[in-house]
Amino acid sequence: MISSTQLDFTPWPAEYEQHYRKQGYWQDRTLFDCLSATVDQSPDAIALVCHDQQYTYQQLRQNIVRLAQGFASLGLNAGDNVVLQMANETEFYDCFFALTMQGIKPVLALPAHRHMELSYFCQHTEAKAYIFSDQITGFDSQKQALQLLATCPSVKLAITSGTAAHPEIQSLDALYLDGSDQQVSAKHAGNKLACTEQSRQATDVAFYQLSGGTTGTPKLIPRTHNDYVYSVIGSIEICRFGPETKYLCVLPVAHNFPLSSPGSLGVLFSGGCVILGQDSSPKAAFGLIERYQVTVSALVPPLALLWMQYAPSACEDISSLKLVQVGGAKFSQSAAQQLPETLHCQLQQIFGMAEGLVNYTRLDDPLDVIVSTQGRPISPDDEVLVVNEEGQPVPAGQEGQLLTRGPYTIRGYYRAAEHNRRAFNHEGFYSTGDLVKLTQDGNIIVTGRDKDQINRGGEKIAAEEVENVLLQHPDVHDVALIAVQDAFLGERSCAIIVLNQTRLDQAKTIKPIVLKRFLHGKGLAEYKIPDQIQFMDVLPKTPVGKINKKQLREQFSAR
Ligand code: OOB
Repeated sequence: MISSTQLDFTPWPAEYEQHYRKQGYWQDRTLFDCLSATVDQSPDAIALVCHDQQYTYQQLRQNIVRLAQGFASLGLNAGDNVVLQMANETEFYDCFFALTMQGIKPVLALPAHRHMELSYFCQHTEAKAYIFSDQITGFDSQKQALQLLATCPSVKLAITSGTAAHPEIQSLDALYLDGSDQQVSAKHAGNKLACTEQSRQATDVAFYQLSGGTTGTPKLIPRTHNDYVYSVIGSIEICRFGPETKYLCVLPVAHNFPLSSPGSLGVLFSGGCVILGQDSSPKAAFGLIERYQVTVSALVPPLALLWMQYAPSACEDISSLKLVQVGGAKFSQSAAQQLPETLHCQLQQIFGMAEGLVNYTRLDDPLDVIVSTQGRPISPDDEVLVVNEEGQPVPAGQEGQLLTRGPYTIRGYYRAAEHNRRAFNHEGFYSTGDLVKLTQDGNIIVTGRDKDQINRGGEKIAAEEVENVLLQHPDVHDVALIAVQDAFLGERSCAIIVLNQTRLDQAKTIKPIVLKRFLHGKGLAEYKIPDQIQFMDVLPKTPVGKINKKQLREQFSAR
């Protein structure tokens, strides 16, 4: 019999755990332990900058510990799940550490998520609380919170980082409870801290990342302290982050790339400074780079293109910038070639996934490797297999599907037994759905995708999820969501729709905007709303009767 904890988290087999520990990858330190080590080392250094405010490491830890007590006072306990949806603001880190240090597991929702995604996360994890930001533009988050309280029975608490405008909603500000600073230092003198009495195990799940997804429902990725800490520490070494690092974070803070590759956690674990930007446009970002002498930032390809377009005429001085990391989607070789001379800094390509595996081009790689590949894994124990359709390894230089297993790649999604049987093979390898080639020297080149997903400039859309919502419209008989090429985004989404015959007369007049509004009305995140809607009388099928998306992609990309 499978117990519910087994469904929540698939552990690594004991011999792997042993090996990862023996190799020093898993150090049995929690996320908070790692942050605390930096605080002890450089309490007065600036850890975070946001909206003209700065926080030292010491202040950050104080805030975290105070907030942890506040969460405890609300009855949030180890083992509880919560949904955390924050903008790029310091409260994200206060919450992230205050929760994970107590064994309360946040689902790291993105600012773009709306009722459809948020209510699913709450229901699927039986979340006790929804902790959210007021800083998400174009979105009444308090109204959203009331809706979640009303529709998700498990959600008992709604907590905002802004000012609560309804009696049902609490304000995070009021939860920073006083009087705990001494206890913090006491803990690090070897004593117990009141709010972490049931001291967390580093082998425990710390939080849930979200999968880009390929199925009708989003998948949650349980990340343990041990595996995540290792991915961050390994990344710090590769990217040479240290106390002098000034990292501008303009991508959503909770996404795996800016959080851990090495991201803001990499900065906080190595004594540098995180500058939080709410506006990723080049003008705003360049202003922050100049003002705070930023040395490194992480971008998705469309944003890198925007920065490159702006740079030649920019009046801001961005000469402090040493490194720009680009990842999340394929960066074209020609853009990669131009980036160093346009932004006058080094480029690093990153090919990673929230499920684990992260690849980097190395800082001292020859330029052609940096420009034409997506790098190689963090760990010597990241196992990377490139296989053909029969599951047989293919030689270097040949395209195949990427499978991976390693010290920070999950062995199973949260409560998704059936999907896990497809996504992981019997040896525990995760099937990434990416098509890649390996070069002779072990670098990975991403060549395509064998998963029903659209990568819209780094934002991932599971086709089936959007198709299912469109099918709820009475005029829609059949639908296929496909990726079409886009010069800026790389890919944009196109929904091909077959209208319902019985309602055809009426439906003939249906406009794409009506369907887009319908999707909005259902509470689907904006980036999942199709960029384009096309109509067909019938969708082409493969010999086994599945929708022939390959044919559709060719047909609509040619247009
Ligand atoms: C990152 O994570 P996710 O989970 O949002 O998306 C993972 C997927 C990969 O499986 C691949 O399909 C695609 O995004 N991807 C890339 C890429 N980086 C990610 N495809 C082509 N070239 C690249 N450089 O996107 C992520 C997580 C950690 C670090 C960086 C990115």
